[in-house]
Amino acid sequence: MIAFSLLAALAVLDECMALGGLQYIRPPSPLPSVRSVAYRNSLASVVKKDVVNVGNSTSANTTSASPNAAIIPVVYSPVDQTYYSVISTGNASFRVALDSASADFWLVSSACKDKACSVPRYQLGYESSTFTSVNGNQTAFNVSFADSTAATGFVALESIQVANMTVPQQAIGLVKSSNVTFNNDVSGVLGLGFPRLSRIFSSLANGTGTPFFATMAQQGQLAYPLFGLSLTLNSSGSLTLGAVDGSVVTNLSLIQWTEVVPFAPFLGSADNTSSYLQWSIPLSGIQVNGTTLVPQPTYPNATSNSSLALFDAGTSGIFGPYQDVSRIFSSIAGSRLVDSTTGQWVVPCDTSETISFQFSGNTYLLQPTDYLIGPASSSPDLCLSWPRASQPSSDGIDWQLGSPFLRTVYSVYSFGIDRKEPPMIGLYPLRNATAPPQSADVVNAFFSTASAAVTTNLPNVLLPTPSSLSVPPYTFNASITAAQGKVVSTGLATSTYSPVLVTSGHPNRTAILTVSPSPTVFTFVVTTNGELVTSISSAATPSLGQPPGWTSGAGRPVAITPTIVTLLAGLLTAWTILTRIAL
Ligand SMILES: *[C@@H]1O[C@H](CO)[C@@H](O)[C@H](O)[C@H]1NC(C)=O
Ligand SMILES: *[C@@H]1O[C@H](CO)[C@@H](O)[C@H](O)[C@H]1NC(C)=O
Ligand SMILES: *[C@@H]1O[C@H](CO)[C@@H](O)[C@H](O)[C@H]1NC(C)=O
Ligand SMILES: *[C@@H]1O[C@H](CO)[C@@H](O)[C@H](O)[C@H]1NC(C)=O
Ligand SMILES: *[C@@H]1O[C@H](CO)[C@@H](O)[C@H](O)[C@H]1NC(C)=O
Ligand SMILES: *[C@@H]1O[C@H](CO)[C@@H](O)[C@H](O)[C@H]1NC(C)=O
Ligand SMILES: *[C@@H]1O[C@H](CO)[C@@H](O)[C@H](O)[C@H]1NC(C)=O
Ligand SMILES: *[C@@H]1O[C@H](CO)[C@@H](O)[C@H](O)[C@H]1NC(C)=O
Ligand SMILES: *[C@@H]1O[C@H](CO)[C@@H](O)[C@H](O)[C@H]1NC(C)=O
Ligand SMILES: *[C@@H]1O[C@H](CO)[C@@H](O)[C@H](O)[C@H]1NC(C)=O
Ligand SMILES: *[C@@H]1O[C@H](CO)[C@@H](O)[C@H](O)[C@H]1NC(C)=O
Ligand SMILES: CC(=O)N[C@H]1CO[C@H](CO)[C@@H](O)[C@@H]1O
Repeated sequence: MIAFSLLAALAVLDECMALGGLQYIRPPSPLPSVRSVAYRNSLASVVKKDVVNVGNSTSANTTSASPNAAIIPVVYSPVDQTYYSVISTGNASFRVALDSASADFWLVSSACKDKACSVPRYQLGYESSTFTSVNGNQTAFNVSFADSTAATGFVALESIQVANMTVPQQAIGLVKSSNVTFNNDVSGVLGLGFPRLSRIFSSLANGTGTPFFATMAQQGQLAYPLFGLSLTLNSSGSLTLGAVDGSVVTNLSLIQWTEVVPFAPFLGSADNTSSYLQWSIPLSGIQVNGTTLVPQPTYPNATSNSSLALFDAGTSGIFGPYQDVSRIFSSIAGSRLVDSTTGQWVVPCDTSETISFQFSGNTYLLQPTDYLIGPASSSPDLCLSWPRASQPSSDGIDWQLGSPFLRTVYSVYSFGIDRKEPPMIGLYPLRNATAPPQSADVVNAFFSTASAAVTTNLPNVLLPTPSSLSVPPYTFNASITAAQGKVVSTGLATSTYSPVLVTSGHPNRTAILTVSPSPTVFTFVVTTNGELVTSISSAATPSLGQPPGWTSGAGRPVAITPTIVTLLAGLLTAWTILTRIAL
């Protein structure tokens, strides 16, 4: 969501805040707006806790409690603050960044010889028996980011496997040229958005390009057409398909559901019906230490006077419009704007205030350690803080809630059932909405590591909040209303599903299946204070990017032996060394 210029300007705030953020730029057609569908922030120095996951932590094993549900670990990558999981395609495993605000699955392929492609790659020469060409490999796949990096390649069909669930003949993007930087052996992106958001779907007119999750929902492969996300600051998170993670959600009836908003057709499109585009719901209120602020939408006429919030697992921050963000910080004593282009505020690190977001009347609370980024190196008593203010976005989405928010809830994304049930986002709070703010001691302890400090020089002068921002024309045909509560499109899950979430009729919201992660997943977690946390697993380590038996032209080996891990256990620099070995 963050405009291109914003990223560039943040680099000006301090060049030490290494910005390798990935932000998709919408393709010119049929998505004409400049709104990004995802944005990845890579403030290397903003890492709150230097948690490093090595060894078997990313193994694809995981239980598959029933054939129609799956659960896999989701691992936090502190280097770029993204989340990834291991999935398989064409007999090889890959780490892919998870993104709920894009809708394509893409991987770097062995045809890419660029420096940025020195990650485990999809081996074209292996001639996987499940690979199918599309249009003689001539259908282009392009993706670009706000930091000016881009990747190009072609569309193909391949079998995708997540735990024990397989989607044969899934359309994927195979990249042949790229300068997009990935860390931690991540090879691509798994987009979990709606088909309308997918580039591949729009470039293959006959529906062959339906995205991965939509394919499973439309084919009735899942116990219920939803996925759930648990995001943590280590490797204990999970992605569930068809069910929710019962180790996090202990009471299904406490999941609070809100209907996803449909979007009108794009301006200039011949279409005259709204359809689902983004995992976005109305933000009903914001609270600062319990005092409510009513959000002010940028396009009130077009959005029925509601502010829309995008749930974006691919973003490592929280972003909102100036008119809301400035009011939040004016309620926090001692806060000040330190960069008016990037919309960055600082607050005293010993602040004793909470920030809450409200959806459908339910309150989701963030404690200071949830919303503070870290102390500024030049003024360690001041902490950079989320949310950051952003320029108006022409798709009318004012708020973008990334991982700092998503870590405070368990989030569920129900895809909707054709003609029966609209898509919904379910939120299961992991924070006590009425708890008092954390004490300064708790906040201090959280940020006590040296690496928590954000290397930056704050300006000595008070900056005014920009008074007028130019508002770009609205992207959608505002004269086509998209009433909530109506299932406005087909292309959702097959109507053979019986809805359990709609409030009319006889819903049973506790009928959703739960699955739990294997208790045996093997993880090494090395923290900056040298603490070593392990658990034991029988899981095999995936050979990332390399199919079994394939040697010729293969990517570099990436397995890390337990011996090396043991030798390095406790070393603060373990990750650096391991990375060097891997290279
Ligand atoms: C997948 O199924 C196979 C055979 O049914 C079984 O051997 C394997 O352990 C299962 N794997 C997972 C991750 O559940
Ligand atoms: C996976 O590898 C096995 C042998 O290791 C082979 O028999 C099988 O055909 C391969 N599958 C695919 C999809 O390439
Ligand atoms: C769908 O269209 C693509 C090209 O756009 C073509 O290669 C493919 O064969 C078509 N599939 C079907 C099932 O018609
Ligand atoms: C498409 O790419 C695959 C994988 O590299 C290759 O095996 C196949 O021959 C290509 N097809 C065409 C028509 O070039
Ligand atoms: C993809 O990028 C290539 C090279 O930059 C360009 O020639 C092509 O037109 C683009 N295709 C699409 C569908 O945007
Ligand atoms: C990446 O490649 C694109 C297209 O090839 C180019 O326009 C851009 O300047 C490059 N960006 C960087 C950071 O090298
Ligand atoms: C929004 O609606 C109000 C009242 O209906 C109207 O006065 C105003 O001109 C509209 N604004 C836009 C930008 O359409
Ligand atoms: C939430 O916090 C309030 C205020 O501290 C406390 O009274 C209540 O017991 C807490 N609820 C839970 C479920 O912990
Ligand atoms: C925020 O509210 C708590 C009570 O929940 C209170 O103790 C604290 O002083 C308040 N903070 C400020 C800055 O008013
Ligand atoms: C709802 O579904 C759950 C699980 O299937 C079942 O235990 C419960 O009895 C159902 N409740 C109602 C009211 O039907
Ligand atoms: C993963 O764990 C299993 C069981 O503990 C072990 O046999 C295997 O060698 C480990 N692999 C790596 C790469 O650590
Ligand atoms: C591949 C693998 O090791 N799968 C295991 C994952 O965990 C489940 C439950 O513990 C085992 O049954 C699988 O064999």
